[in-house]
Amino acid sequence: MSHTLENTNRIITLDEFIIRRQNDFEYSTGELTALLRDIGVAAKIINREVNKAGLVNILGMDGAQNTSGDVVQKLDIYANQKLIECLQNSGECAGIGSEELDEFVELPRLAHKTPHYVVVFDPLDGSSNIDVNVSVGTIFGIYRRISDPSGGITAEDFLQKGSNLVAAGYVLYGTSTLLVYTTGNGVNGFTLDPSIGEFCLSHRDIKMPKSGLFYSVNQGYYLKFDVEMRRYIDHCSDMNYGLRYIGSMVSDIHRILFQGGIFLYPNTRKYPRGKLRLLYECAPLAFVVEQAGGRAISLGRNRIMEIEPKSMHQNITIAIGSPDTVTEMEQFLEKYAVRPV
Ligand code: AFP
Repeated sequence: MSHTLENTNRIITLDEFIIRRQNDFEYSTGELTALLRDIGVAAKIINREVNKAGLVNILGMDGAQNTSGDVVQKLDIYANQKLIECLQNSGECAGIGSEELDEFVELPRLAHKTPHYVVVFDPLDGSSNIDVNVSVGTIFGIYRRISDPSGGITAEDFLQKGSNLVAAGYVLYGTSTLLVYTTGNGVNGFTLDPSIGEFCLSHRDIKMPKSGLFYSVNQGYYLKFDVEMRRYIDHCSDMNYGLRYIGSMVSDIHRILFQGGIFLYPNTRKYPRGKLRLLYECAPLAFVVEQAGGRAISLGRNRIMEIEPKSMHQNITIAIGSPDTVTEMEQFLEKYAVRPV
């Protein structure tokens, strides 16, 4: 009698997984597959540099400010460059929009290629934490372009609602390096095995808890929040919910994804429209969280995925996390009835 040996524990690399899932895409020509692989390569290079940040003279402020008024650090610029370079590898990316750049950038065309996609990213979110060895992340989103692929890209290719995203994800450079992404068919996570230099499938079909006992908000701004938000935060405290705030959105959302709860960045007096960017941070992470069973809304109570960006660097308020916990927060806002943007 013959036996077929099946190794259920065998390693599945990110590349293999992406190729296997290629047929899930609406336009399955291999273009999106190639783009995801380009992002995976960039993530490995950025990871290498983040890991040796304390050793080389790449750490520290560059002194410049980005369009959102944040201080830009050298590693942000490095990560930005590497993503742009890697996204040119396959020739499938028509252009990019980056949190670090004022305007979108058209990428040079490779011969015989007609790129159908644009990529938006925050190359190194939470970078003010690098000096103190705290986890940072890369956030990305991929849109199918609206403009005629035979011509140049336009702002409309980028100013699309999150519900048009064809893929999105993040890379967390933490105690281990993890790449989490979705193409609209669930969420999967891959841990970088440094010994073989590959992202390996480690978290299959991630589903977040329906509710959670953690809330994540910069409570230092408590007095700058609207009264409804203060009431909700008082409620979290009354209920003995645990406060966890790293100040690095990818890390904070990653915790919520696995342990449940809510992440909030409300409007403050300093940021009346919220601080976080719709295009580079909120929409891609909303796609991931919704695919894992969660919810993501603005504090104007609109689904983040349905908000059409008016500009590349638009800021937005956000409440994102476990569905029941976000709904509970929403009920507080409704009860005390204020509608910020
Ligand atoms: P940096 O990239 O400047 O560190 O900003 C990080 C961030 O965009 C996001 O990752 C955090 O959740 C948020 O800002 C922290 O903002 P506060 O310092 O105002 O709480």
